[in-house]
Amino acid sequence: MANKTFYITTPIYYPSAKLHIGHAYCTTIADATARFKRLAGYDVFFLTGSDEHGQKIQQAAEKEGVTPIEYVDKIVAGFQALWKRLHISNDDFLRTSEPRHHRVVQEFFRRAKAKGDVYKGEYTGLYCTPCESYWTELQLDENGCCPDCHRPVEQVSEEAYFFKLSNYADRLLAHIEANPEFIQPVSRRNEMISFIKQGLDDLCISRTSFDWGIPVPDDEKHVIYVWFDALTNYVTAAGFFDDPEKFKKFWPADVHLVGKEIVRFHSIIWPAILMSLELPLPKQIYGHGWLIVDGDKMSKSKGNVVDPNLLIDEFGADAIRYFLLREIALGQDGNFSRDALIGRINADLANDLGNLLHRTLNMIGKFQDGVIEAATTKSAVDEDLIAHAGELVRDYSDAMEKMELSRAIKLLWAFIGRANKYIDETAPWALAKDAAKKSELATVMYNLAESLRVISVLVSPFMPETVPKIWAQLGMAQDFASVRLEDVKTWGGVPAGQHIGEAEQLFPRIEVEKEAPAPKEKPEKQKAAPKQEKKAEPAENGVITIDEFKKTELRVAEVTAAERIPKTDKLMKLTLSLGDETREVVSGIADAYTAEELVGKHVVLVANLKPAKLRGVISHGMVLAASDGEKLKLIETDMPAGSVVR
Ligand code: ME8
Repeated sequence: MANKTFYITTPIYYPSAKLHIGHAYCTTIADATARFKRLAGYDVFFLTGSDEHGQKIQQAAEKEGVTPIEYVDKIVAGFQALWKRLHISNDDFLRTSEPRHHRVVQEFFRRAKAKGDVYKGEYTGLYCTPCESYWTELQLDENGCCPDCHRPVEQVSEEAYFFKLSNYADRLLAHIEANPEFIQPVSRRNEMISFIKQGLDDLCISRTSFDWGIPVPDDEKHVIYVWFDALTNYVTAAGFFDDPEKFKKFWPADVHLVGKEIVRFHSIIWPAILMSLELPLPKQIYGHGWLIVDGDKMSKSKGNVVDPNLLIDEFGADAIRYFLLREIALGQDGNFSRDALIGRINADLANDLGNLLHRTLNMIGKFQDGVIEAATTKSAVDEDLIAHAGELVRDYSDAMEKMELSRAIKLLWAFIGRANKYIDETAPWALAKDAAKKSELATVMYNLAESLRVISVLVSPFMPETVPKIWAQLGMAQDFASVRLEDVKTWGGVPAGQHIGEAEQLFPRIEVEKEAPAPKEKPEKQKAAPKQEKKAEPAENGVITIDEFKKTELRVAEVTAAERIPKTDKLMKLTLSLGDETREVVSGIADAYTAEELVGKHVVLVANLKPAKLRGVISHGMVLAASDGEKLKLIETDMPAGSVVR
């Protein structure tokens, strides 16, 4: 039976600088999507690679006193090692310096020329060497420099080949307008439409001022422009020359996933070249946003480049993958910060997922000698859990098909929250004390193990290193590589009578070194004014703007558990549910409330407060309370957990 196919690509990266977490972001999105498609039964071809030609590389190699190929070999080996560490499951890695690629680029050039779309002319322009881009006078920045890197441009005049891009403006526009999915997200699509409507100039596609590139056929003093060369990689790897069967199977590509600044090359130049060659166009160009570091764009000059290898050393590949995919909605810019990463690891991985696994295995070990017994009863709570799992598989698949990875993860974590709540609702420790409740206990344990099976399968596109560990702890005999999405469409895949494996902590909590400010128990007694954040706007008589206020994320949270922190007067550890996630927060309210009084309350949480350690417990936010100097009362609401407070 012929499978459905799926061909996804990342950009091919320049080996001019070290890869940073922004590159890892793009590749991880593509990887998670490819893994999901394999899980869903598609025959997947996932491509990444390196874009090795051009003047910049030639100059960098000269500076080091090595040949360009020696220069790139070393850097590209580093790319490949990083992708391996990050569990990137690419099916091919294309290097533009490979002979298989040269043949295709030259053939593309020949065919476009034979079609009458390539002509020789004289190019005079303002060229930015580091960016390998020509600019017009109007495009330069206020200092007359490159609008991208702000370095000086030089006037270049040379004989060159041109591609008749202008010939294709109307057809391109018609294609984009007739195919709403072709450029995503919609904001990029609109940008491209207005760009084309301003008119397209022909594109200079050769250079003579350096030779590290693919020679123009029959005119070898020219090398082919890097973008003409680079874009063609997508068909080389699909087997354009070497494997016509494969090419038929995978071309046109389903998605070219690219950063937003290179959508223009992919949705205008690339389709025009393909039209010239009468080849089908890719089905979609998806422009993702940028990863910003602590509020600032990452760049070498700012010294804020985050090295993914160091992060993997410290936190492990899966935690990084999870953070990147969960934190940023595809298409938008997103912030990377160490604090936010640690917050996610502690709250989502150690707490929500780690605890569910740990509690479940612990109870199966303790109450059932490590055997997952068959479920023979069914209460309303059991039914609710099972129904939630069914909805999850459906909604998650829908989100993943649309590449809404962050939404899929949120759905999955809502189910993890549901399963944790199921433990509290069914109270297995009480069932275990009552011999007459043996069957109910077995059902609860079975349902928890089965929930973890479903979670493992659905989490596997995001955290491929962790999943086999959960699988082994559940004692599953099935080879995880053979698992498919179909396997979680019905409840009951854990074989009854199965022995669990050895329990192992998946994500140890990360201790945050910075001590937190003391909880605000009695604000009127605070003597010293709080220190001002360095960057904060000076407050006028304590007045803040609405924008400053809006930085505070206030959410309704339900207290699901509370316990006093030993050897403290007032501190209470609260477990809070925000609907789709669980948090632990430390609050100085123990002399105003007992633990029993707190459970079930809907309180207001400052949700985007930096995590802080209080008496050894990491607090992920702060709950709001009112005080008249004597009494202290939590701010309560009857709105559902997760609601936004504005
Ligand atoms: O553009 N956040 O290569 P490249 C997210 N060789 N993505 C980022 C990022 C960040 N902070 N910084 C960079 C090229 N990227 C060409 C591609 S394809 C035929 C040729 C992304 O190494 C960027 O948006 O400069 C782009 O998609 C990718 O990294 C490659 O960048």
